[in-house]
Amino acid sequence: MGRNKEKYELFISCKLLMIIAGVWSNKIKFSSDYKRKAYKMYSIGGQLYYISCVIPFVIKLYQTITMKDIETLTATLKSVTFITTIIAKMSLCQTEKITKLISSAMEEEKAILCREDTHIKDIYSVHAKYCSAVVKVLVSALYISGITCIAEAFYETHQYFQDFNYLYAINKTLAESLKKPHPVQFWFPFDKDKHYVWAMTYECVHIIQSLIFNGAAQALINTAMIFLQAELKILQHCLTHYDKYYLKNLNIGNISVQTLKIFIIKHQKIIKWVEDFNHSFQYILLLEYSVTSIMLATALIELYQGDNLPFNSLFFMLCSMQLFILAWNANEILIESSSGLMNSLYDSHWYVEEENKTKVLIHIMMMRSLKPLAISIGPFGIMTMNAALSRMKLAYSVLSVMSNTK
Ligand SMILES: *[C@@H]1O[C@H](CO)[C@@H](O)[C@H](O)[C@H]1NC(C)=O
Ligand SMILES: *[C@@H]1O[C@H](CO)[C@@H](O)[C@H](O)[C@H]1NC(C)=O
Ligand SMILES: *[C@@H]1O[C@H](CO)[C@@H](O)[C@H](O)[C@H]1NC(C)=O
Ligand SMILES: CC(=O)N[C@H]1CO[C@H](CO)[C@@H](O)[C@@H]1O
Repeated sequence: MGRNKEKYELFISCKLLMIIAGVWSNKIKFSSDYKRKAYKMYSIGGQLYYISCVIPFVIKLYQTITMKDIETLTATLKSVTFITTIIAKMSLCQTEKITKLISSAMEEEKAILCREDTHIKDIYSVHAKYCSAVVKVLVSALYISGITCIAEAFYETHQYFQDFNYLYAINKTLAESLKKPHPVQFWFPFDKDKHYVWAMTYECVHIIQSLIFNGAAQALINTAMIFLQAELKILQHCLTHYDKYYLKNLNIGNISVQTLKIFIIKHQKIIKWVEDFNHSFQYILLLEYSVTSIMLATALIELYQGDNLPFNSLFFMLCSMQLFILAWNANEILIESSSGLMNSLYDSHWYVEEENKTKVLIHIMMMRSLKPLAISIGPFGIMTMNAALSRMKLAYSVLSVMSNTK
């Protein structure tokens, strides 16, 4: 039974990824106090280590600007924006609001899994499976592109040493003037070509940490949205069959009115959740959305120029996939909360209802669902599939402008 129940849990993969990243601030069961402290140390240490990389980046940025090294500048700027989003996401995952949102969602999940109702459980399990697939696809794409980046760096290093050995025999000064490849443009307090192994280790650890943090944040955003979808779907099912959900042992008032009141409270709770989500994730979504547009455009331009083909094509696919999955899930909430809810209300047996009060309640709920629950992306309006498509068009326009001016 225990194993069977796990299949239905929506938050399980998100929780695992967040615990690995050390950004899980809800309760975790530890067998001892010692382990709890160890985890806390791991969490704080990992994050501080990651955040400390901002300093070498800023120095590097300053250096490239003063040296007017345009080629390194774009690469550095790209990394700086990327790191800024990751740090912002990382800190946001641990704010009190999000922590509360997650814990109330997980309580709700427990309540759903304890219910006898197989219909509701089925709806929830379908969403749980969908969520697990989404997280798996996103995270594996992320890890594959990160690993490609590292593998490419090692391949370039291998090439460098081959070239170096070949040239060294012919012309010593020419061989020493060769630049050593670095996957990430960092500033180091030491000569990074002299202590090459140290520099490479730091750079690779940095890439792996970025992957872990980014994966956890992506999983959290998408899981939260799929949870809201599942809740909306369950509410729709309950509303369509509200006459089957009449509360037993009810002596006070009219039974249909009382039942509908409970569903209205449920609806308000979901609205509150979406509002909280909207409020807390708005800026992350804005950042994600604008950074993804820049990344899409730069990756497309680099692809066009034929740079770093394997990494850039994977990166381009990853960025567009992230954007579309995000937009799709936000779009689903928008549709399910408006026309979906409206249809489910209309499909119920409202027309056989004797009581006027029941009809009034259904009418009021229909009125509320005229206003969809839209997730905002700051000044860019709301997150829909059209918003994602417009980013792709923008990336393509940038590419065509760039290729024409050459
Ligand atoms: C090595 O290459 C440098 C730069 O191309 C050149 O100035 C130098 O004369 C070369 N030395 C030898 C020994 O060929
Ligand atoms: C989300 O936030 C935006 C801006 O703050 C607001 O206009 C919109 O109504 C919010 N959406 C929901 C569902 O609360
Ligand atoms: C319901 O409303 C209609 C029209 O306003 C009215 O004629 C009817 O008597 C009401 N029924 C009850 C049970 O109040
Ligand atoms: C079944 C039931 O309780 N019906 C009551 C619903 O409310 C109206 C008026 O408020 C009563 O007249 C019904 O008896």
